[in-house]
Amino acid sequence: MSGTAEDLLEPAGLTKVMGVVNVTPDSFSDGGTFLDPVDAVRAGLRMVAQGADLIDVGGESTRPGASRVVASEEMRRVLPVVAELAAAGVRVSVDTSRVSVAAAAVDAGAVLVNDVSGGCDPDLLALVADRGVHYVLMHARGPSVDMSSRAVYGDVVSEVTAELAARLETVVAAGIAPERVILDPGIGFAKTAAHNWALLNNIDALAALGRPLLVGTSRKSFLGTVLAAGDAGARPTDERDDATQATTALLAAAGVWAVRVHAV
Ligand code: PMM
Repeated sequence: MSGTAEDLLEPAGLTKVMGVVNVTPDSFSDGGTFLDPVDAVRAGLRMVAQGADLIDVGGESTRPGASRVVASEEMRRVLPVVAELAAAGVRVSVDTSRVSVAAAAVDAGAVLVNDVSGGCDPDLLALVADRGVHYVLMHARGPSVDMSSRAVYGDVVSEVTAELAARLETVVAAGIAPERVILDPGIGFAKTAAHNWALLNNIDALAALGRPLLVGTSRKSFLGTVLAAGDAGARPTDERDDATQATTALLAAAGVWAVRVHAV
């Protein structure tokens, strides 16, 4: 068991671990591994046994350049996994920016909506407000398919902080209780490697917004690039866990609420 929904955001305590289960053919790290719901549920339960506090289930890849899947396919992928993990007492988060998928996932037992769109859809915000679930507001600048073209900042730390603060105002105005909102800098979303490092080095600026922080560095390409110094090319995703652990440990030491990882 991984606890109740209500104690999820209790202050104090150790940084929480969010385990990632992508039920997709094409996610950059675990794509294709958990397409069978039986494998996905098994993976989620294994992560909980290893210490995960919650499991993030996603049915649509958000890697740079990824195109969208239709809602019915996204639901077909995530709902059985959400339902079975929730029935086993696991705290489940649904990684989606679609209101129909979020609604069905909450019906199936999800206690948190992880919205990687950055709060773009008023209907999704209304649903989260109405259902009283937790909400991850991640910094992004539009859809994954062309997000690298928007990785342009003068001062990435102050701009991401200001953009997240403005989005936080919007989601609260839409009726989501501020105490249910978790902020995320969106590492790799419309950001270059240099932008990611700047945000990680200045995580206090985001913490000053007064909400718990979730950060996902796990296996992302900026880690593959830094590990490759002197090598022929960037390290593949399955060789990035040491760097993930290092960044994750530093984030925990900095007091973030949770880290989002593939290897719990
Ligand atoms: N990164 C990915 C997907 N969803 N959600 C949040 N809140 N934060 C992230 O950094 C994040 C996310 C990237 O894809 P992956 O699922 O393959 O790791």
